[in-house]
Amino acid sequence: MSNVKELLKEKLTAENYDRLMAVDNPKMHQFVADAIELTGPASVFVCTDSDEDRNYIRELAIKNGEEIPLDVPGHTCHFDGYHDQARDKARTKYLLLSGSDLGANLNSIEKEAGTEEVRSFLKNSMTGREMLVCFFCLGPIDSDFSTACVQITDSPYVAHSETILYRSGYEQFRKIGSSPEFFRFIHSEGKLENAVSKNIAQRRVYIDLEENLVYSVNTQYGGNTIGLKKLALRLAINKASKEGWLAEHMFVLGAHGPGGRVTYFTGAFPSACGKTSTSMLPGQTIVGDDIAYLRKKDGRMYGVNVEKGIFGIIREVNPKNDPIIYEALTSPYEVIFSNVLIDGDKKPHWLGMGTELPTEGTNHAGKWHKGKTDSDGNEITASHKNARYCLNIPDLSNRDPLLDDPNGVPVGGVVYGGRDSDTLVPVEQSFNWAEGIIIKGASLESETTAATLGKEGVRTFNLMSNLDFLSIPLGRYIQNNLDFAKDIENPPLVFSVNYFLKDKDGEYLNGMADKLVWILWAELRVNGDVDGIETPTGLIPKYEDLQKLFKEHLDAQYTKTDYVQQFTFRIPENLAKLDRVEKIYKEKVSDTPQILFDTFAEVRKRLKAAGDKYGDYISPFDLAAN
Ligand code: SPV
Ligand code: MN
Repeated sequence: MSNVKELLKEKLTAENYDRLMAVDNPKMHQFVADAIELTGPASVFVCTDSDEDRNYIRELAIKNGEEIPLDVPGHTCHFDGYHDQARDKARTKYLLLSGSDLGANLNSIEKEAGTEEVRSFLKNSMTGREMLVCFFCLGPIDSDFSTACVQITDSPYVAHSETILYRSGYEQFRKIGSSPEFFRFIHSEGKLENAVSKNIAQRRVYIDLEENLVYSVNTQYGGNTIGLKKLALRLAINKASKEGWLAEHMFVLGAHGPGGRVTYFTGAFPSACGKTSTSMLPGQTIVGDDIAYLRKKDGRMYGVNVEKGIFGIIREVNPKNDPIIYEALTSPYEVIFSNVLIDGDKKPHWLGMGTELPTEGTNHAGKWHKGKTDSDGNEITASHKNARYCLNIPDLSNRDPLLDDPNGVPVGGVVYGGRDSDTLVPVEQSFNWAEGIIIKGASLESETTAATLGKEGVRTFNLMSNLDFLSIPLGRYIQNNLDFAKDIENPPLVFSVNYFLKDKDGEYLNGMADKLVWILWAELRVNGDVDGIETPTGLIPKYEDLQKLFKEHLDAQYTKTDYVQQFTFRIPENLAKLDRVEKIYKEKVSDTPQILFDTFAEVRKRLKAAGDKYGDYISPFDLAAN
């Protein structure tokens, strides 16, 4: 170990060396020393929890051109490269020892070859730059949920984003002493051209599950680089599987019921399918919008947001759809905008912001004017569809008071949602936990969006909205979810929601605001305040209950025609969905639990029986009359 200390002493200033040594963790010291040897930075900055250090990083991002100050104090804009605008699923891989197997659905590479490849891209990648060593804590501080993390990066933009999104963890790291149990991330943006990563063909995100270590190189887009976000989620799913808890792609929301009652929901939706806007529903309180850890205590399920900020999609954020976020984005809080359009007055603009867009400015493609096309002849939109904002949840007026509670919040309901134009009704409760996990979570399908590279609008299987981040075989993951409720006395109720149902002419059957009613109905169900109507797959709301909720919360007349259109149960589509999903489990998932197939068979029987009795399309009034 002495050579590690010698190397650190040689490469770090006395102040930075002392900061590192104050965290008495040899494994962390080794990690930093190895990173220095590998990437060859000009200097090293060790960030503590102080405001001064956070400001230093923020200023550095502006100084190196990765962020541009905007007109409002505290606001900056960052651009990712034109071809670096979303998560790169194809080049994100698990480093696997030969002989081990995660199943056909997870992307992996042989560990030795993959490590060598990614380290070759990291070799001397920080030449002439400052290495930032940052400490964070996933989950509230001093909690069973707390996970210490160290992030090494040469991108002050990445480090700055993390200071907004995560609780600082220098002191937490000191508390874990010499424990080897922490997550490690090393990122380099590689060679830059106009402040964006140049060698995109050599973009790599490689994940070492045995070492709780992730490498990321030649990319800047947050989903590929912000270690604590989707890279940590992959490590956490693996760790949770070994330790008996769950790491999920879920919001955590406080739903406010009658008489001041608050019922907490977690909700899993694929990216860009309404997860953030559900966590921000008017009149409710937000704990988190993206990643939840779930644990059990005294026979109850508790959840935390492992983050404290939002890296949200900015498209369609406007005063009507998202008044609270819009307010935060136009107030002098700390906000990083990414891949929006900047005008000559340094004001940000984005698609769907509710005002007319300028016809020229600067965006992710450089100087932009309306009608500009890229080298493939495609028109470049004013802002990218996956353009984002990064802000602090404590800056939001609807933050939940339990955001930082070390116990987490008790979970009353779990919601699964996807972008589904033709199958599922807007909201339905499962009959029980196991059926919810199997028929709602493990059968989730959604049409693809701009949040990942590739074609949009393709119906894709995405169990629990977590498929992109799974680091264990799918069957084991489903079994873990099933088992999780075993020693819980009253497991949370499980719901599906669908905000994207269309009629035969392709028109949406619901308005954006309606999701509030579905969640508040779920809140009433969790508390036993209303009854439901039985369908072959669960329980749907009664007309009168929805009518009341629409009136009370949206001041809207909810008509019987709306109800019938939205809640008509579609037998052929539901059967087709079961067939599609079952085929995947039969052909592609070798460890599918038998109970999944048994449940599919049972539900298929119910669907057929209902179809025989009522026909293919069943009005909810007919089901209610039963
Ligand atoms: C998502 O795509 O699910 C996000 C943003 O939350 S990313 O950081 O890209 O994962
Ligand atoms: Mn997400």
